[in-house]
Amino acid sequence: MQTVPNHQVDNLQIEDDRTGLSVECLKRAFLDNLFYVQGKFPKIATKNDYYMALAYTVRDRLLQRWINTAVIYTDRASRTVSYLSAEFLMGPHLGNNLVNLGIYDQVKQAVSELGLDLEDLLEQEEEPGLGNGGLGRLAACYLDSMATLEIPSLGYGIRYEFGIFDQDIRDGWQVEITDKWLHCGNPWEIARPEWAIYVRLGGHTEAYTDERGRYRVRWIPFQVIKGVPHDTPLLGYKTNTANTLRLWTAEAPESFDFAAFNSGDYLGAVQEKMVSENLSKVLYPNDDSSQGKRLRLAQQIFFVSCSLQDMIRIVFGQNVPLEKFHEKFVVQLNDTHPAIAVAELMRLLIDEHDMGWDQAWSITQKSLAYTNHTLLPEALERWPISLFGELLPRHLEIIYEINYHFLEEVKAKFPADSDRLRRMSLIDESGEKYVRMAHLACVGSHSINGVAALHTKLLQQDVLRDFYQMYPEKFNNKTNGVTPRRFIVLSNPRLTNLISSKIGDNWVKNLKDLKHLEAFVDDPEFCSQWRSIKSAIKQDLVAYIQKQNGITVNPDSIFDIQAKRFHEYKRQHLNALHIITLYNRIKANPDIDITPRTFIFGGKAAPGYYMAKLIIKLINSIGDVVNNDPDVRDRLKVVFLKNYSVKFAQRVYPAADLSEQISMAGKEASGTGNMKFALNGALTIGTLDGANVEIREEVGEENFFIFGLTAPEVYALKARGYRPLDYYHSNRELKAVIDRIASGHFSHGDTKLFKPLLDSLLYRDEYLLFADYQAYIDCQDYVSQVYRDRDRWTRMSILNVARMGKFSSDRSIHDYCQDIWNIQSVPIELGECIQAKE
Ligand code: GLS
Repeated sequence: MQTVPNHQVDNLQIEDDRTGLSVECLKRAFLDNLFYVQGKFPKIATKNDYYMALAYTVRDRLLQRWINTAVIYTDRASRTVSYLSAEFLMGPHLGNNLVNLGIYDQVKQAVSELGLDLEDLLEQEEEPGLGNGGLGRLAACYLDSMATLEIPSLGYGIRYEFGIFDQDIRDGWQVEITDKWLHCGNPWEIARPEWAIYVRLGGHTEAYTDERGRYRVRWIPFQVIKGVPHDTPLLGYKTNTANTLRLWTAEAPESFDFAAFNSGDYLGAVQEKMVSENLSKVLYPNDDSSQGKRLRLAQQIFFVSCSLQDMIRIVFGQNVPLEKFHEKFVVQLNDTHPAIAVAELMRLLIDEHDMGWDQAWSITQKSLAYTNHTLLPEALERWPISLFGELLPRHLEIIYEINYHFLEEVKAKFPADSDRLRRMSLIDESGEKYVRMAHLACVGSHSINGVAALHTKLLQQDVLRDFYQMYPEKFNNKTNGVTPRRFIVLSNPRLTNLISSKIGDNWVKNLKDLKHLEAFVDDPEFCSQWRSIKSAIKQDLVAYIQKQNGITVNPDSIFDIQAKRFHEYKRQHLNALHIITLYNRIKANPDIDITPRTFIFGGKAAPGYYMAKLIIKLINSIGDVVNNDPDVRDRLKVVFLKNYSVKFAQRVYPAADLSEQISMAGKEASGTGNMKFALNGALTIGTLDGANVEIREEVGEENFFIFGLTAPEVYALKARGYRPLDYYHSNRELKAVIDRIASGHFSHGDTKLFKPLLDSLLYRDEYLLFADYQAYIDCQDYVSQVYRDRDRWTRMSILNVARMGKFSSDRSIHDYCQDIWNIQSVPIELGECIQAKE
């Protein structure tokens, strides 16, 4: 191992500029990076140069820990979690790394002594938006917790050149703009072209007999893609563990087709390169739905194959026999996006590494574990057989064989039940044939988990019922969690400091310690500090809204926030119906006493999801009218904050009084925004859906605003025959709200604009807005009443935070480690030879 020298000046030892953590050392390192990496000096340096210089300064400090971690994992061949995910919504790295290194204050001082403002530099970072929403953000929280809990892990995914699109709002409509997160370079990653991996696509297979007389299959692909890993170190909170996020970029195996080039076809020669690079070009911008596009399947096999081959490379590199692959690695499949891993691992073991079917199958099942993240039928991935076979002919053969063995097993357990065989088959043969990826994941994994108690129960009773009956022992629940480092320490320093001043700072690693706050709930001084912090944070958001949207907001109003992807099941339009209800009351009685509210929305809609985009337009249109109607005065404001992202979320959660978690029961698998809001002292108005159920259990029903139908009530109502029109005709306020929209009041008299939305509500209302409307309005009226009692509200807010301990992603990861991964922590000591002098 190389020794990093410490500079000796006479007898005085100076901290190394790449590792030291003192203010003086950080300043020197910062300037060093500005000169020698950015090639700039202060007079001509841009803000981005300063950001880059700081990022490299911080990265140097991570590298010391990263290398130590890698040395120890390699020496000990430590058991490792591979977290396979098509999405990692990491958010900005700089601030988080400062928190986890424990040098936020030193760096703030260092840059300020150089005449710079840390907040300004943090703002500069273009976040890697390599995910759509909750699923990708969960993956990021889990990587943070694995590093913090010192669990050896590798995150594997795709380094999309264009992450989630930027959202602009024009004339109230969402407009998509390509994301440019890489345009100034990415200081956090290191490319590892020496570990490139080749992935085959298309072509055909051939059977042959090998030299030992065995039946074998050879795959002659149409195309080969090269995957180049880009590694980012991920440091745990106040540990020395720095794990790796390894994202693959697609390239052509050779930059040029020299044959074509030599014959003068220069453009043709570059063509293959372009086609190959397409694979990692862009993230599919759909959350909770599947598109069934060829390129998407190609992305999935690309990153899965690269990752599994990489793991095999590591296994060999650490002298672990391949027969022990499952002892070295446990591979968690984040939803069905990487489910092709079942067939790919089989193929690698059998075709490439000469293993027999039974042994390969046993290793595959022992290695893989599957997390389901959705109850929405449209999100359950299936691929037309024709498309699948064209792209992955060998995998299709393997899937047929797995299916054959599997259906034999089903027959043995449930004789004479052909309907069950049809339902459970890996191939859907009801019409055009499809490969069912969730079934493949269930059969090929040793563990199947949902992400909240209710979700897991509904998987067992409904979506995966047959699989639960077949393999009850595989099923388990792992309720989601969020990292308190990013979502309170970094995003809400004021509340963090207040909490730590009372109970110390152990809670950052042991979130359950927040319960000690309960001792202060009757302390008037503490309550008043709590309230003034919330109020100061709201003031900041007021200034932001003024700047961004030009809307003047009353900081004393209830900040009622719904920030999440736009989807009909999440029912942002139910929230809109409430706004119009209040508006109608004011119009009918301009002097009515209404608790002032600011309705804040944030979130993107999938570009092809017309109804979700129309809901965004509706909210903006309501805002235009309500915000400018003199009758309303200061009582209601509607604000749509565009381009919701992790960076933006960190600003919004701390400012919320009320968190809207109002999906139709039985649709939201878990939700994680619900946890982040509550952790920052917002009270929740919500249905009994996803993790809301458990949040309410923890914080106490008196500290949670519950309303609406439960999941069984939803099923029962639908089974009875739901008629939304009946609700419209029998509910005076609801009718007035719908009629107000229909009249063109929010669309400059245009009665057609929102008709598709109104028709879908009046005649279908798949997500039961009308059925839940009255309960929602009553509950909101109660919220308004409670808010007037400021002491009571503050008390509820404190109790919410104090009782959020369960929802740390550390708890989730601890449970995965115990119940699924069977893995222990590996603490990292900074080796003598590369340890910085303190
Ligand atoms: C999701 C679910 O919709 C969320 O309820 C869940 O919290 C999240 C993480 O488990 O996964 N599934 C999905 O496709 N997108 C999500 O956000």
